[in-house]
Amino acid sequence: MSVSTSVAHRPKRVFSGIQPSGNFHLGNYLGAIRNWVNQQGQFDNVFCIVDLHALSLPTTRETLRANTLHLANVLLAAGIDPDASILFVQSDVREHTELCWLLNSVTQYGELRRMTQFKDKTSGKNDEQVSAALFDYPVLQAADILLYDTELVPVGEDQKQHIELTRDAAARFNARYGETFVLPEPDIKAEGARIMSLEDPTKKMSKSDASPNAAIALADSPDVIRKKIRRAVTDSGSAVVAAPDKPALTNLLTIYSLLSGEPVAAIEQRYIGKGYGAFKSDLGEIVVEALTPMQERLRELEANPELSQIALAAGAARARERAAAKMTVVRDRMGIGIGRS
Ligand code: ATP
Ligand code: LTN
Repeated sequence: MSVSTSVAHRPKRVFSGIQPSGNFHLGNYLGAIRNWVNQQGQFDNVFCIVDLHALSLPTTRETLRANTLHLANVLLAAGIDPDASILFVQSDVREHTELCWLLNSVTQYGELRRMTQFKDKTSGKNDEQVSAALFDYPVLQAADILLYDTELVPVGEDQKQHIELTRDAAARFNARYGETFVLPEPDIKAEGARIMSLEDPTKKMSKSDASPNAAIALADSPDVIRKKIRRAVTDSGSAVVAAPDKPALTNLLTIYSLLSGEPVAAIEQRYIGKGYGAFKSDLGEIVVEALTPMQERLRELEANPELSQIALAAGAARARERAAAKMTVVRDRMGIGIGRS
């Protein structure tokens, strides 16, 4: 059987994952979730809440459970339709951990050590504080992607290196055991791929930022949103323009443009001679307006937790079917699972 046979008329297979690791922010929305929602009618989508990845940093049972359910509600509130897309929790499909171990055998220690996300997350820590799971994180990610014969992986810019590692591991596996895995492509949108911190435009907006003012959480109240934008750092000068030497304004203009649908140049035109104050105050309203409907749906979902649980159970059943079929092929190729009927 060849997995590379192309079928022109079928929608491309898409897989993406997001960690249930805290407060989802505007960067997650603009860089990832919004694109998943927009592409829903176009592709065969599998979206995964990667709770096993979240175990790579210290957490507790209560936190992980709460974050997992919160993320499910956020995704549904943002517009993921569980009938149109498969939405499930990673640990509900055991094949992910099994394939992770098998792919470890075609992944090199050296390539994992070079991963920038690993370097970022371990910087300033000594080896004793770093879990082996954090090191192996990209291999579990490769398993997620390869289990579903994924062709496209919509992610933010920061994940490009992990998709490359996935392709390398898949190619090595295919060379050793015969054509088994599809080599996935990253799908990174030029706009919104990297929303920066409101306090330091050289750093990406991140859930793990120690400062609460660096990111706008999707659940922030209107007043908090307005305040964070008012306080956001700006560049020297007073013109509202995007330019390489104006990273803070470029970031704010990108957010404005993505949420309003207006090109950056048109926004720059409108603020000629108006200064940062007027621009920031309008941007605050645009963010509030964009997030309010989602927040209302989120409150409804939170009041009815069974809705997301039903969606996740159905999603896991559908995902399990695909993953089980793939693993039957993988075990056979590798010469394992001999005693299984
Ligand atoms: P952390 O920074 O704490 O590791 P995170 O905010 O990067 O977490 P993830 O769960 O790792 O969140 O990422 C979820 C998705 O959001 C990924 O596709 C990632 O590329 C995207 N993403 C994360 N931060 C940004 C950002 N600042 N701009 C655009 N996309 C982002
Ligand atoms: N590593 C990703 C989350 C992630 C993922 C995936 C993304 C886990 N598995 C599979 C795309 C495909 C992150 O940190 N954002």
